[in-house]
Amino acid sequence: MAGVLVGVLAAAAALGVAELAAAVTGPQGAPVIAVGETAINLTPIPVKEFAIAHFGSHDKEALLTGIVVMLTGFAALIGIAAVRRIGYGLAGLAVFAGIGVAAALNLSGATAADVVPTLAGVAVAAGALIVLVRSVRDAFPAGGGAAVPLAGSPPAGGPEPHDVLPDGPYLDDLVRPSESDGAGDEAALESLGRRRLLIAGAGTAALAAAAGVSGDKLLGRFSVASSRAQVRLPAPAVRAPAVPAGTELRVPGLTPFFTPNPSFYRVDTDLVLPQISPENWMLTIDGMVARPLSFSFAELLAMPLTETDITLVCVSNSVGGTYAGNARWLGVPLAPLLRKAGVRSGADQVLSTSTDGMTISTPVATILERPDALIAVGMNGQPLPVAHGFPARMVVPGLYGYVSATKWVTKLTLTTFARQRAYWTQRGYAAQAPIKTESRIDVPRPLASVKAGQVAVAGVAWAPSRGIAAVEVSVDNGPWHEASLAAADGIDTWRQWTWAWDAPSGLHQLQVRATDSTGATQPSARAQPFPNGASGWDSVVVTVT
Ligand SMILES: Nc1nc2c(c(=O)[nH]1)N[C@H]1C(S)=C(S)[C@@H](COP(=O)(O)O)O[C@H]1N2
Ligand SMILES: [Mo]
Repeated sequence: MAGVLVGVLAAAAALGVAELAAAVTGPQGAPVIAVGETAINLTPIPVKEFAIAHFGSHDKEALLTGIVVMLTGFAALIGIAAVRRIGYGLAGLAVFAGIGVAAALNLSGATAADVVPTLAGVAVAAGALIVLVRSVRDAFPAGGGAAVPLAGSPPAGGPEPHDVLPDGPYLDDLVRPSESDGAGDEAALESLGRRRLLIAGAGTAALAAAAGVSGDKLLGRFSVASSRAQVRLPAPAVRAPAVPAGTELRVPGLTPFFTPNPSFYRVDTDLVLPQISPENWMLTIDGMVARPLSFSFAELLAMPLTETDITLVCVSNSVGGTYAGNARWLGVPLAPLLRKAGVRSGADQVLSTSTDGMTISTPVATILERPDALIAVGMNGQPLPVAHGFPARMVVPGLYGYVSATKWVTKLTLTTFARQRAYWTQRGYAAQAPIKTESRIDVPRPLASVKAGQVAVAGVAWAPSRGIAAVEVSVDNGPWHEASLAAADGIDTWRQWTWAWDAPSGLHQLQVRATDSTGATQPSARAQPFPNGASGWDSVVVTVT
């Protein structure tokens, strides 16, 4: 038990001090974060799909919790080993240092400074381990192992002679008077030792807490919240057309037409959100261009801005899932920027790069065709939230986020699909990924219990860049009934739909399918999100009473 506590206390001190060091060198160097980010980058696709499906937007918390649980386990083992022989404990710590350093160096844009938090933490853990092990040995000279009670009465049978202890490089030999021979002296020393142990333990815990809490506070200085609050977005040169009356149906529980920013889904590979201040932000256009260009944020805001409504969908959205949102975006059209740079013939891909190391490939043709493919700076009338790419991100209608929607974007490189593969393409996802037509039942909720009679069945359907032409509902695999559609705000946004069901009592299954404006109806065949988006009909089972 003593060993477990020693190890966990030393680990807590390490994490606290590492947090404090990270407050100086930058948040991504904090070892748990560095290890987590590296795990994300190394995670095979099936595990990632599992995590997204089962933890939803809590996948990051789940990962961090997992790392902390594993860390605590290893720390306990190190503590137990250290009480037996301090060298074993220190060797265990060295392994940790290795993992932390490797993870920190593996981060995108890693500098030598990013290994400092891990090294500082491990150095403090080594010190804490030495002091705590020495205190345990002074307090319980007889047992020396995991079976020794941490506090309370001496081991049954009274104090035992020192020489039962296995030989080892115990530091306590330096402090314990070797001439002590009487049993009384022995007992006095032990009770003194126990007091020292308590002090050492409490001291380590206090150090861990103080360093961790102040580190946390200091990390706040990396926040760009205040620069974001100062951003004033100019009025658009091209306004989005007014949303037609009847775009929003009044059905309780139905997804609103515009997704408020705080409830907009978030998908990215970051455990720590990039904090990019607009003063330091630059966008560069390079690669296969006649004239490489770069702009500051102020220069970007001085260009004519376009406002447009676009529904953004994640390729990881499963049938019936919630990784889709609709917003009014404000930004600079990409096409004129590319034309200004002069795209050289043969370039078919814009490879966009973010400060977090994400790379995303988008077809040049799509960008040139779409005047509303943007470098966005505004979302629903606000500067982009930090989680959604502040100060600037890409938004392109009709393409899944992983091939279009680069957040915290800083570079656009004109290249070819043959020559360069983006982050998710390297991991097996499709290089070209238009958003598939999808429809979702929002109400009634799955497994809901509803009263027999008129029941409003309602949801949303999307086919961005094609538009939704029809939505149909079927009960218990019966005939398809045409739902009524809300007014369309354009082809790039989702459409609400509703169908009045005369529900008989019993257990029933409702299914939905949509048809896009090209006349293509969603196929019933189920496909998983990997490698180019889920397909199939959403369904819910409800009890009618
Ligand atoms: N820099 C960066 N941009 C990114 C990602 C990312 O991991 N890093 N994820 C992409 C994916 S997979 C999607 S679906 C969208 C999600 O955008 P949102 O979080 O604003 O909803 O962002 C895209 N842009
Ligand atoms: Mo995504």
